[in-house]
Amino acid sequence: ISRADFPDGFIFGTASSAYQFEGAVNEGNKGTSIWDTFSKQPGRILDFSNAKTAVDQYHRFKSDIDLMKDLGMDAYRFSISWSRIFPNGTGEPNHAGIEYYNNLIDDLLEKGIQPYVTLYHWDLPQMLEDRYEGWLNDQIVKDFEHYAFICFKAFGDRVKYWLTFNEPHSIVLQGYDLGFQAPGRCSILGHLLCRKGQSSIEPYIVAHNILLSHAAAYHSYQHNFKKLVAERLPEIKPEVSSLLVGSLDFVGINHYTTLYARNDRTRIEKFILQDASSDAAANSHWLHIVPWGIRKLAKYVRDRYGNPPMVITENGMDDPNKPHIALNKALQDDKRIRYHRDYLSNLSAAIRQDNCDVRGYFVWSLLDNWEWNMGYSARFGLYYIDYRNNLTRIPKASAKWFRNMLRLDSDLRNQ
Ligand code: GCO
Repeated sequence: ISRADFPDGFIFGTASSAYQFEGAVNEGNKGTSIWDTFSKQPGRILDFSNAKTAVDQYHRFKSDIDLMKDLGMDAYRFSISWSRIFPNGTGEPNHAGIEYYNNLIDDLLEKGIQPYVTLYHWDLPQMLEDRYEGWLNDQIVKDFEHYAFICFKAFGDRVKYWLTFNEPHSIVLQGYDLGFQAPGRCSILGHLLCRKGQSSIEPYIVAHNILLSHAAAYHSYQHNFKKLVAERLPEIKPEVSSLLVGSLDFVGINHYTTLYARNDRTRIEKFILQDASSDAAANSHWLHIVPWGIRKLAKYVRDRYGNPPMVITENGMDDPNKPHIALNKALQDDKRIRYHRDYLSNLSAAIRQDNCDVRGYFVWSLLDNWEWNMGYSARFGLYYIDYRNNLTRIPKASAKWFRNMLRLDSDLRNQ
């Protein structure tokens, strides 16, 4: 597989999120986020770690961008930390926060890499949670709107691709329904996250190729959930929902695996709940490497939503971070090469043979990073992070594979 298997202008990139990469949680006047609070609570994080340093991209973004350029990447998807822009969630913008993202964006553009910016990747300012229970309160719509406006004003002259919420489904299910991710509540919500579809929103389409029964159960689970939401929360007013329809410029899709379930509802809901609640199972996504799933998913979106422009905003797999695994073994990540090779082959078929309008593909992720409630126990990177030696970035075999895949053609073309 190579660039030649994709249309001219197809975008290859890597994806990240502020909280999992930046570290520097107390620098640049950044305010506390719900993940700062949550990761301090005993038992919440599998390896008892936190993201105070994460992989220190706050201080190393220039050299990380050099790595992206060296691989031949076209774009970088990152998120803005709301509590860097507004330490208390609202009020006056924090210039140190704006300056950090200006420097990041300017360096990306200087090196010919397009920024794709997610406004919200789970790290809500703690003050909004404390003041009015965050996403459970209508007030958040106004505060998010103001936050988005300030971001568009500060960065919109250079950032042309915006994503609103990363995986609203995850925020609702894992943060507020099951409560095993920040803020660790067990209530329900969902409609507040759906009102602000500025440019794209990444639905949580992990398991698309599922049997009808699974679909039924899944949707019935969703339906029940929606029924519950509808009963307990005000309906989305027609004038609001009309704002949503057709308001997206592209659909961001985070896709990792495909589930296959027997005709068995309890098992299905158990998987969904188990998958969402246990650390071991959280890794189960990547035990099922099902490359044809991405092709079938692209056709599903094509047929169900009128073939909108799609961007695969996350796709990748993790290796366990175990102390007994020798460095040279960890770097020889042949399984990850096969994963991306086969998913990309299927994605190319979806475009070339099925006419799906897929415009880009982002690897999760450039670097090993902090995997939420799994801490540093999962390694997703094309680059290995040596947590015991100054967070040194070491290219895995998959990084070299991508470099050949991405640059060989362009180098050849330039000759
Ligand atoms: C998600 C998030 C990422 C994860 C990645 C690996 O999709 O859950 O966007 O923050 O780290 O998916 O699990």
